[in-house]
Amino acid sequence: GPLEEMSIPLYFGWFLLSSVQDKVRCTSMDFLKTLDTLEAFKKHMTDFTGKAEKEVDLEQYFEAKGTLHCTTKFCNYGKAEGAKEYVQNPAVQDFYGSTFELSLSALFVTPRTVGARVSLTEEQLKLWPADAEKEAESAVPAAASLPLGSRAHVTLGCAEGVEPVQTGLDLLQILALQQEGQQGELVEEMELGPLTYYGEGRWLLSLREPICAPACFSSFYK
Ligand code: 2AM
Repeated sequence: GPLEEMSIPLYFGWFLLSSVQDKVRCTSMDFLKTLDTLEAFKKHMTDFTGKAEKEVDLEQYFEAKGTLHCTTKFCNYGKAEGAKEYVQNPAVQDFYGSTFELSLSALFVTPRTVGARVSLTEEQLKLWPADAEKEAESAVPAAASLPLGSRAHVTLGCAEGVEPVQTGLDLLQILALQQEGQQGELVEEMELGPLTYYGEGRWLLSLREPICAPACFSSFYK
């Protein structure tokens, strides 16, 4: 296949087509703008500022990080564990360059990151590394017991000094709480769906109508 002669990339993933990138960025900005004005958010503002009186402008708080994508495998040019095996996976070879429809099913915000949860189909899970969740175990102990694909997300922004790898860990943390039976606090029904607070600055907006995002399975080299 075409990948055989290629050197191993920084990462593989689904790259959102440019038309839907704009839509997702707008939806995310609108969400942050609205969240910022909610009394419930202001009540928990210290999660973000550390200080009682200080205000936070969420639109400024997060920095966007390049082109929107859902990482499947971080390979670090072959240095990451399992990188070579991933490249040899027949599904990776077969689907390279194909377009998929990703379903963005929720938006989440923490003091570190803002992201969109991606709900993968059976076919898309063929491109998902079997140990993606388990790899996060040192950061999120319950991660390994979550269903395959739980970590799938699109990073929409990171707070200053935070690396994008954190977004998937923040998502896993919220899903782990849900799995433990913590319902969170239903704060309100927003236009896009119910908004839930999970403590420590963790907010989840479940999208009543998931965003369908066409995306190309490909790789990235810096
Ligand atoms: P992201 O998938 O949350 O956005 C380049 O750094 C890309 O690879 C980013 O998209 C980043 O995070 C992802 N990434 C970086 N290190 C990673 C790791 N150790 N595990 C999984 N994904 C990683």
